[in-house]
Amino acid sequence: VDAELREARGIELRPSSAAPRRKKRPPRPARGTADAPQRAIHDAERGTTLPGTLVRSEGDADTGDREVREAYDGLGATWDLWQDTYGRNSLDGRGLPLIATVHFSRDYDNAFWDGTQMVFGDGDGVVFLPFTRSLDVIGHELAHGVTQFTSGLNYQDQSGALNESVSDVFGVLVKQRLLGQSTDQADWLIGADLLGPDVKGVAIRSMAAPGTAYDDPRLGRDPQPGHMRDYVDTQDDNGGVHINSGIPNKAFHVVATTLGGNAWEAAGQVWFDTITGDISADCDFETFAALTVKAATARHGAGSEVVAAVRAGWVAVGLAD
Ligand code: ASN
Ligand code: ZN
Repeated sequence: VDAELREARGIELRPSSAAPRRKKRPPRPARGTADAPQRAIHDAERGTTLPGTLVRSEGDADTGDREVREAYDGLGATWDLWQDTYGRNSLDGRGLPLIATVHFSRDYDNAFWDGTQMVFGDGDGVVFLPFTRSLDVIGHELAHGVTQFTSGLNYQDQSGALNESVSDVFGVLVKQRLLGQSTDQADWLIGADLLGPDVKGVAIRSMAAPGTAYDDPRLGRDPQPGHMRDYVDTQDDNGGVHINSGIPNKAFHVVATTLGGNAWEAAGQVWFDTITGDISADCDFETFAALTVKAATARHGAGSEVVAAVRAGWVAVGLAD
């Protein structure tokens, strides 16, 4: 009887527990300012749900967890490079909060940017150690975010290899800048700190000498070319985005070492101007090379040392003569 009455009056009959529930959105961290980032580190506790449990927010003290600390500090050093060197406030230029998850899954041998946040595996403990170990890897993943908000380079074939290379370039620059290393002091290695102790190799990639980073029974041989004559035509890895990135990586290394000094200054600025300038998502190697010459010319003039160094970089890898 009561139910009939309620229905007649148009009153909701479903008990409140069955009422459609609004999905609760996690509180969005505040935007960072030009003075400071807004970091949020989460712990997936070896599961795969993202972002996991929030364990350290901006300004919070160390939690005692090594990977949480490495992620927090690495995000900070990366934010510093973009802000202090290039005047870019976070990945989107508008103070986007930097969100990361550590301890993702079990024996997870990778780190990635998922379009919204960074994710770091702990590695299997034999071939790979936790991916937060290498600052350049943290810088690499965050640079994918910058690329997403700027050039939007398609993650396939040459534009994909450029996307990868841009991440390696700014990844090593984060490390070099934090350590205060000039071009001749730097190791130009990506992931040197996350290979297991008995792996036959020095890193996962070498920008100075692509193809020489490792030669190990479990990992195989580093497949990266450092010159267009060795370009790898493959369907794997989105057309070899992590392979052919060796070519533009080597070009950047030659540009930076030709100039000497600090790579994040003149050389890094040319690359920054290129990716934040007029560039299309399907940019190929040759077009990218021409855009870096244009960027160097705009900042330093056609007859400058910087333009000559940029040209020399592309000549060295067979993309200019
Ligand atoms: N670590 C890799 C990267 O950032 C992840 C991937 O490509 N799936 O390039
Ligand atoms: Zn990448």
